[in-house]
Amino acid sequence: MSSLIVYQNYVHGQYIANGTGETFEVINPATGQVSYLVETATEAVQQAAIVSSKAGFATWSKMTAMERSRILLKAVALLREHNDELAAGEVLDTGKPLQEAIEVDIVTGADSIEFFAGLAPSIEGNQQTVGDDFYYTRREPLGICAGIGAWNYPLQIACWKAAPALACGNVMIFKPSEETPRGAMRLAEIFTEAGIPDGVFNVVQGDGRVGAWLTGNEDIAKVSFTGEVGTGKKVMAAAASSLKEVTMELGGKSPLIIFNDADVENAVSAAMLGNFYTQGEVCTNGTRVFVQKELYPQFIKRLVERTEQNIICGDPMNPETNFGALISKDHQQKVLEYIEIGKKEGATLLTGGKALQPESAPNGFFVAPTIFTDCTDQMTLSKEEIFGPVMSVLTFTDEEEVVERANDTRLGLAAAVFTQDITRAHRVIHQIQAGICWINAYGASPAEMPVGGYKMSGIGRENGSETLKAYTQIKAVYVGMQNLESPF
Ligand code: TXE
Repeated sequence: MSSLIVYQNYVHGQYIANGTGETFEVINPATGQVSYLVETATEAVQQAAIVSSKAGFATWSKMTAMERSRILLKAVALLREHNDELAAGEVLDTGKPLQEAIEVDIVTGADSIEFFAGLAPSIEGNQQTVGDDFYYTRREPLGICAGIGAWNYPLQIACWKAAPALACGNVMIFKPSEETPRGAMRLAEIFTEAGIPDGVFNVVQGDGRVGAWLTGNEDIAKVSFTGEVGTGKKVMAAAASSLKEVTMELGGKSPLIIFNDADVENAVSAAMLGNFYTQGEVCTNGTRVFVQKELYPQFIKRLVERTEQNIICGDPMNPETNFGALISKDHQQKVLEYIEIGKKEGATLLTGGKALQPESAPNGFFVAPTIFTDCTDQMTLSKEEIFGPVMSVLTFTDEEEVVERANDTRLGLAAAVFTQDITRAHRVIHQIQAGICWINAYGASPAEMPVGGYKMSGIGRENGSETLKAYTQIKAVYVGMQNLESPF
């Protein structure tokens, strides 16, 4: 008999059995061992979740925004109180370094809930006089929203989707990635402890089949999805059958543009953050590093030095580790295949380029921080999202050339520019077709800042006051103040 814990689906404020006992395994990427089992959301669970969400909506949407805000802020306090324990849970599911998870994952999730809880009471309609009559508008919740998460920032993604939805009076059925189920379950427990009514935040577990159920279900008004572009297309197609609203946070192959006058150490920091933080498993990563020719020798020397000296790969639970394991054996193999393609296509491998087996975690799915140079725009390394620690360095001559090359992609998630010339910084970034941009910075994504992609990298935004509008619908009410004229 397996001694592994079996987690279940979280519906109506409690864990419920799926009736069949069907489970899937969750692997710890740093050890390759099974951490626990999770019951798949069967049809019975799916139906229970819908019934529960309807009941939750009846209660939650009737509360005032101040009442909802107060409860959400209690959840924020609990998230921050349990930060380190929750962070450790994320490490065990994702393989990312504890030093990262403690600083970023729960903090940015709690920040988003705090931000939207604060905005909730400000949601208002308007009124206009029309002759003797007038109309007014009401911003009303959509109803049941579905959230579908990716595996790189599990708890943060659950928070970023739940925050605006719940703040506006909606309820959410959330499905985390099957690779990383834990964070969403802990969030659901914390929401219940904070006083969020049963049925307001339900968690269903499983792979794309459960995700497909959410996107096709007619009782669900909106889907907020985070994942690959290919999956995003399937989600949007399925949502069309019931005309759901969609938010899509998809992949990228973002340019990091470094001009001759850039501060070299900052530019190197950006290139390393934008390719090796979370071992490269970050959607907004600047994986096409464009360096102006004259600065290139100095830049590449410091980049290789710092990569070889400052990256500590090992057991991600060790606070010293700053570079962890990739999410799965399959993903590790996929990244290694991209590295072989890079070599075959003629890129020059400067460092890394192989699997790692650190003593502290010999069975984990590690790939060395890898830098290719002499890359061309036509190479696979420069065109496809690898979602691993593989940096493609390209050189350029002038501003016009690099803007054209940076935009030569169907993706458009993020971009960054490093230069001391303030007008050039803004002139260039204004021409880049991307939704999340940085100047002399990389990666910062505060709750106040709306994030989302251009072109194939996404639809809609998360965080920022913009996002609130996506979780309400406007009702216009016309009021006649006199007898109704009629020709009949
Ligand atoms: O995505 P997948 P992953 C992107 C990142 C990379 C990808 C990695 O750039 O491309 O996410 O995450 C469910 N119908 N971002 O590998 O495989 C699946 O079960 C409905 C961008 O997890 O697409 C999982 O829960 N759902 C982001 C989820 O989709 C389906 C930041 C994602 O799975 C489904 C982070 C289907 N047919 C990562 N098939 C950003 N832009 O902010 C699978 N799923």
